[in-house]
Amino acid sequence: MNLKIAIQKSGRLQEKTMKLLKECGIKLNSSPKQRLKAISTKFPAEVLFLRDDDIPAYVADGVADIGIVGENVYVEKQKDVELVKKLGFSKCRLSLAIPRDVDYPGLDYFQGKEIATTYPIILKNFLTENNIEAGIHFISGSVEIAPSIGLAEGICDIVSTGSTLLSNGLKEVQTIMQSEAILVANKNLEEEKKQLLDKLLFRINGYLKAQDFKYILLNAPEDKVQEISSLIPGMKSPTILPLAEEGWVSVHSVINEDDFWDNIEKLQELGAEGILVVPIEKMVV
Ligand code: PRT
Ligand code: ZN
Repeated sequence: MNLKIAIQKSGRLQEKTMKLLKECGIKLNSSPKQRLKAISTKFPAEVLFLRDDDIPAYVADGVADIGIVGENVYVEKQKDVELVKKLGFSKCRLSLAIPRDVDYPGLDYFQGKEIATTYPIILKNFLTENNIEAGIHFISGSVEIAPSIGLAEGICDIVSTGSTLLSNGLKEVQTIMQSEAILVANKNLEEEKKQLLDKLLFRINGYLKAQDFKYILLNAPEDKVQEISSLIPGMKSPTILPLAEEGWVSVHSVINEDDFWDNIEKLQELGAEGILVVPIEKMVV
């Protein structure tokens, strides 16, 4: 029995999704360019390549068992699927933006105005919650040009770096939601598929955890080992190995990448030398 996984055929989610699957041992016998479907050679899985907009519906209907899609699309489509795991990549936000040279007094700006968007449901809910009555103009692409062609006074669109807004003379005035790639699943998976999903989740967690951590190696004077160890305690405790030079040891540990720069100066003050930081591929704790 194969776990059927729906992923984006091409676009912003594609590459990172394929990498995630590959790192989890799902190696495919063909690429999305060649086919709509590929069989995994190692893990019992079948991958369907689809438009991201269709993924929630296919998972809800059971055509696919699970899917990887942007949280924004999952919320917009309102299909009855379970959000199983946030995957930490393709981060972006859905925001309201208006022409740069227009004063923004707050959300009331949008009262009685027209807003162009590809996300009418999310926008409608946000406006209702905030007691704003505005017209919603649905367009399926190039939302950012709507104000300049007189279609709307504002837009609600995905923002990542902000450069698209900037180059279209717009400014971001309100974030409506944060988004990232997520794993969704059909709510009525049979037992065997649930077990396959658990197996896959275990691997995904091992891969994602490794992204936040680095392996650190350094040389330290023997009499500073205690202090250095307490700075970089690692998973259980650091590995301490003697160096050929007397009075020196090599300390190996694991650190959260966010803590690295905070700790580096302290480690140097304690006499640490030859500090190496290397990526970790998988991490099972
Ligand atoms: O063909 P298909 O329907 O499958 O793909 P698509 O064209 O609908 O989606 P795609 O590939 O553009 O995006 C897929 C998902 O990636 C989205 O649903 C988001 O969850 C996520 N994502 C992350 C983004 C962005 N970053 C992003 N920057 N989706 C779109 N954009 C666009 C945005 O619409 C705007 O035009 O990029 C522009 C803004 O980017 P910045 O960097 O200039 O701010
Ligand atoms: Zn799409």
